[in-house]
Amino acid sequence: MDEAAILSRLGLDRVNPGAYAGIWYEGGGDTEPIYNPTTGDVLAEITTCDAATYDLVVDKATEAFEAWRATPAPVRGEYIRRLGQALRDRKEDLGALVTLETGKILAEGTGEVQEMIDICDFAVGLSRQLYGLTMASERPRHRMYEQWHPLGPIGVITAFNFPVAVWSWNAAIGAVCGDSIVWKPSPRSSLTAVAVTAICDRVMAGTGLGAVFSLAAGGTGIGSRMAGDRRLPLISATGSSAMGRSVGSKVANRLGSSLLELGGNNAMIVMDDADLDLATRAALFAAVGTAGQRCTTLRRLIVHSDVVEDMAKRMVTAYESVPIGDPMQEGILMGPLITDDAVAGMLAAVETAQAQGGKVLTGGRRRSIHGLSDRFVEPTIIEIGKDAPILHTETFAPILYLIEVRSLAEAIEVNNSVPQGLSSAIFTDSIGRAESFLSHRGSDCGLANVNIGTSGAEIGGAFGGEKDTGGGRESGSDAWKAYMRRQTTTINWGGELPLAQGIEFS
Ligand code: UN1
Repeated sequence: MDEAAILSRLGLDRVNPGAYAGIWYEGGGDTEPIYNPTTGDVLAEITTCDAATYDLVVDKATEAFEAWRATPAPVRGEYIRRLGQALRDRKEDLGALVTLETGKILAEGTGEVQEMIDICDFAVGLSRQLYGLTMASERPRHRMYEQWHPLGPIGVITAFNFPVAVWSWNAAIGAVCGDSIVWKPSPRSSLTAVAVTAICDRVMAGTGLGAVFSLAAGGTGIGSRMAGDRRLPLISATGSSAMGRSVGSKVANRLGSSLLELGGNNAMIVMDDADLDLATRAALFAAVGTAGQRCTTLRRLIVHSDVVEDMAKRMVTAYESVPIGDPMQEGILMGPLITDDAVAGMLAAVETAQAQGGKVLTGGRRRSIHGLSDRFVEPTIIEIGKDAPILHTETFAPILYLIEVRSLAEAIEVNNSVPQGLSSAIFTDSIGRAESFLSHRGSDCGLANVNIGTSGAEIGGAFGGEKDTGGGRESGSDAWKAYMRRQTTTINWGGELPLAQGIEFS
């Protein structure tokens, strides 16, 4: 595929403005290169926002919010329907750009765009279903109900690994809820953000509402400004737990709301009655997909002692047949890591694990591929004891720790023993074991699957996790409630003034 042609069809230039609020702004900040991790070459450049441009963007997004919230929700939904259609029309090119910018394989790049299309479809239906409850009042001739109002311009901070899908969960849902969106993409993957914002610009053309989907590219300086900015009542942020702590505490300090989707350290339990073929296939996709750079990536495989040898053998065979290389090429299942630092981080983790008694069953090294960058690694399995301290940290790379356990109770204990709580899975044919894993004493994670891996969630469910994962919920189910303010209303339609709790005051 011709890289220049893809960029040009998506309206990208050699240097691209990183600020948009109804019109494009130069940004005023430094011009930063965006690299293709596969080749190590610069794809294009982007001008980031300085403080003044950031302020202007938020002002414009605030103005747009005033008009947008007055637009009926189903009409807002109609714009999202058009956005979904525009994404369908651009799916191949945008998916390819995701691959060029992140190094995930093309099937996953276009899958990410499909995830955007799916959430747009969901949001269109939701635009007619922003339901509030009606309560029975304890007082005669009184009516009580709740209604949901738009919240304001909201800040959305996204990570490199899902550069556009996670924005769309927030933007499509937030927009039908009546919010305008200020997007700070990851500095490592901002070109997709420019391309998506250009698509939004076309969808909103002629309405004067372009700034509903605003863009403020930049580094942690911009993220920190957003966190402290009282004009943004909600900050939705995706990234590491360290980033979430810093953003979350700054937002909390001004009593704003935050929706945090942070680190995962996801485990899959394989019981002795599991279908091992199914479990192997699921573990392979969950651990090696996106080169181990999803927040839902499988990092710990907890296996019953009766099947651990068999499972280890199957996994090693599967790992050693993973085609590694240019993610644009058909048949390749694993591309590069995002940066040199990510590779160094992975190699350091392998060393640490070995120092803690871990035994590398396969992988553990850099993989050199002729003509490509040196960001390729071998997918790695490390057999390790359940008490190794390294099991508590998330290394954003394809390392899978294999942990042997003797019972379901021990497996659940290991599953829950880490600080993070995003995704989890069990493979078993026993309904009792599955339900036990799903019970209140089972997995402590936001996502708990049976006979499905830890990654690749559908948009229809609420997505997010507990503990160091941050507690936020995005995407489907009733996650939309985070993007609106709830108003409880009591109406007295009688001529008396009875007080609640039977209080007499006369
Ligand atoms: C992320 O890695 O931040 O469940 C999101 C999944 C994808 C989303 C991952 N639907 O793996």
